[in-house]
Amino acid sequence: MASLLAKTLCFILLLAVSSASDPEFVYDDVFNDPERDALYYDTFPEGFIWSSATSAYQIEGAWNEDGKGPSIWDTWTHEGGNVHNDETGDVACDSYHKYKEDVAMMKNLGLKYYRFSIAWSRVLPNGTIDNINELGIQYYNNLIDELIANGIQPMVTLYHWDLPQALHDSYGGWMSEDIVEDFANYASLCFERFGDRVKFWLTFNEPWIISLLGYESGVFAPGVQESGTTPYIVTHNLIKSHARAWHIYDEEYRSTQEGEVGITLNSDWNEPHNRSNPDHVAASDQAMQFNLGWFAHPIYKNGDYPEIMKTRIANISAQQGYPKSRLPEFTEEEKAYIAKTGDFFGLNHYSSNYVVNADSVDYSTPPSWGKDANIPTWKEEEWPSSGSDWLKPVPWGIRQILIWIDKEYDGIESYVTENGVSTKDVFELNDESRIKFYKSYINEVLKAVKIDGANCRGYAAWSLMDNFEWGAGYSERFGMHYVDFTDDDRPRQPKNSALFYSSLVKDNGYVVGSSCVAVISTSLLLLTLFSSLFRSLC
Ligand code: PNW
Repeated sequence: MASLLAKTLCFILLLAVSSASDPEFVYDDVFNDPERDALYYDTFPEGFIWSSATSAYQIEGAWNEDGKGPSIWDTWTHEGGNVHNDETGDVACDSYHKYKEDVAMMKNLGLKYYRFSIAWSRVLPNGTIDNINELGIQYYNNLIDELIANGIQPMVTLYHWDLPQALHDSYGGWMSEDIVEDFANYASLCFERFGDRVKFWLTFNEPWIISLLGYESGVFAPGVQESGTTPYIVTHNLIKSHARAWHIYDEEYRSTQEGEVGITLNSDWNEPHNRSNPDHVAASDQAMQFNLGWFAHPIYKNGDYPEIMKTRIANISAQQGYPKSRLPEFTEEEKAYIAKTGDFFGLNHYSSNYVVNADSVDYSTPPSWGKDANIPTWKEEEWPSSGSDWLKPVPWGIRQILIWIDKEYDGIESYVTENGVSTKDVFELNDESRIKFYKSYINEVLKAVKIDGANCRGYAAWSLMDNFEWGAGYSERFGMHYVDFTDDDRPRQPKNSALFYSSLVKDNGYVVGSSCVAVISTSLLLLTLFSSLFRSLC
């Protein structure tokens, strides 16, 4: 009898061990390579920063209250014809009035950080420092104080796309170098008024989108369509503005406030279609340089654009008959001023592509960033879909992009400042697809940190709640909380993804073999039952 008992015990333990070592996949029909896709059980380093993210225009509403000036997004949405169903951010989630509720939601999730943005024209209605709107300042003071009272640290973006309309009207906004001075004054005001409590600053959110969607394709505000020239000028001015803000912080505020200033860049990961083909590997690197390197190379490396951008754009410009390269140049003095002006790297990442090398260069006019970059990329049909055309979940991509950043920028401290997925506009609290997204993507961040040694220190989920999704209006929902936009009160309800995220945050990762623990405890229970049965029989 005793040997039977021992055998049973061995069998049950074997079962437990084998079930624990079976690879577990989140998207088991598509991403099921045991080496690459198996769920990895471990926790993040102590102090890893868990956050959720939003931006002013997408959530605040109160577009013309308490002295706020109009931004280019107010103008763009009010003009009509630019956004799905002509929807606007006039009310959005009404966070201007409901910020305390927002903070309570974060507290419920157990978050210790919150990434939000300041609306420039709420604090400076004309964009310039000669007219400060104290009521606007008060709003952000209230929000920051409420966060801190609830044990949540602010991470603040200075510019998430809502340029004061007055600056666009007076000199063309980012198209003019005049903006550098106005941005510097705005940044300095924010450091001065909020920097006693804000220790993480991001100058810009996704300058790639600002330049290309705002000034090349013109599908985002201010809707300028000047392909192949203006986006490079806009980027030039954005980089100069970033560097100015960093230097102001460094010289005037850092010693007393002890914070950090970075920038948030967005990019898909571009995976070489065949890693053993050097051309595909080079194409991947070229794609990354045109996306991230365009901004990150000057800021985190040497104050200048990547070599590959400089040579390609000069050459293509010449072929197109331009007297000089469409890519502007920084002076030596400017390079020295711009180099190394990022204390940390913010990454917004959503999806990935396969890339191969192009067969030939397209020298036709009009010029464009796309022709200059000239990288054929695609997403596989079989990859999962989401509520947005451009977003197909590819979890392993975030691991690769974090490794690339770590290597390219010498182990820079990095933060995932946005990552998340959309669903279509339907009422849904059981958002399984979002749970799968977070479970798989955050697991790949964990692999990048623990297995590959990437210096990634934090993660912000986009988004805390459903909000105004730019050109898509309210037709795509990215939130962990459902917001009813048909109700004047804009009630919020947690989705299941909020519960999932809060338990992941609580565990600081993936608790080792929770299923294995369950099997072992069941076995022990059975064993106790067997042995008492055995004893009573004897
Ligand atoms: C980011 N694309 O934007 C922004 O920072 C957020 O404001 C936005 O809500 C979020 O991602 C979700 O879209 C993007 O077309 C907008 O590739 C468009 C694209 C990528 C990012």
